[in-house]
Amino acid sequence: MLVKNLRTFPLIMPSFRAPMMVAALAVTAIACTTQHASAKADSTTAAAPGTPAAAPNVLLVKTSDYAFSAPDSVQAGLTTIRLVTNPGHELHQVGLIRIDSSKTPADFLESMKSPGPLPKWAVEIAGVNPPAPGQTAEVTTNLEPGSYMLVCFVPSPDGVPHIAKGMARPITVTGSASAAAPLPADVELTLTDYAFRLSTPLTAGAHVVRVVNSAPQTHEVQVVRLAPGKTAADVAAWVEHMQGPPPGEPLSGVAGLGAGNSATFPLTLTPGEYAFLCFIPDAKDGKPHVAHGMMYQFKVS
Ligand SMILES: [Cu+2]
Repeated sequence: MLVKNLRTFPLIMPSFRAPMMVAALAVTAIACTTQHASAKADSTTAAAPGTPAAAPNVLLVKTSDYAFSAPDSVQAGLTTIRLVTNPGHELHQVGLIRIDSSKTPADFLESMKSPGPLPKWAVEIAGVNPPAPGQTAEVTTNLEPGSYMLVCFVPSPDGVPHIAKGMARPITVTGSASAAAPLPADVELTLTDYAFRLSTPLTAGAHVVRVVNSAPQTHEVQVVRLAPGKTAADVAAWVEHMQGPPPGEPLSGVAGLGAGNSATFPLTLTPGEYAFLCFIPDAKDGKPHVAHGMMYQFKVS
């Protein structure tokens, strides 16, 4: 059994599965359908005359409690990581960590037994943060060739992160490096130490959000649709103890985005209050970035 790693700190939310979440699922299912339809529309748009954009590779990752089902390899280049989750299961994310310096998946799993930051040779590229269980979510980013691990740091209700329950899987990115153009996006979200900055306010409807980490540290964005009357701070506080009904429902986002990396994800919003939060443990004090103020609340009308 692996020791709980600081990295795992609260990447929320086993208990987002609580009763309120179940009630929210029906609503989310509708939003999700819309989101997929719009994703198709986007790729159609991208392929319009004058825009010689190649469709991204698709890396399909299915989750269960506690394993990933995924291919053993994927082609380098612009890649859509599509996370498929199961209703009634725990929340899951998929992070892609590149293993450099001739280290192996076994070295990586061994390193996870020690608390503290990830080793320098384990590079957080990007990933998909949890949608509500049963939903599908995706993130598109450029993958360079190399050896990678798919990982889930979300903890179970017993506090043990899924990676310690076996939720890690090696994958090889094959082919040659390419500087693929990113997918077109209508909104840019910049991650800094420790804030979220939107290029333009988000509105109701379908968006493609380009997330750029301009900070020295790794960051993430977890999108949460807030329950009526609840705030981003309520979510941050709730995550510390995970008692009582969760103050919102997870709507995916970009997991562990290393310094200088970027990724896009589709986000369909209906009127309501939302929050962006980052739970990545701080490089200096190990506290989750929300404790350093890395949360952002906004209203969609
Ligand atoms: Cu952060």
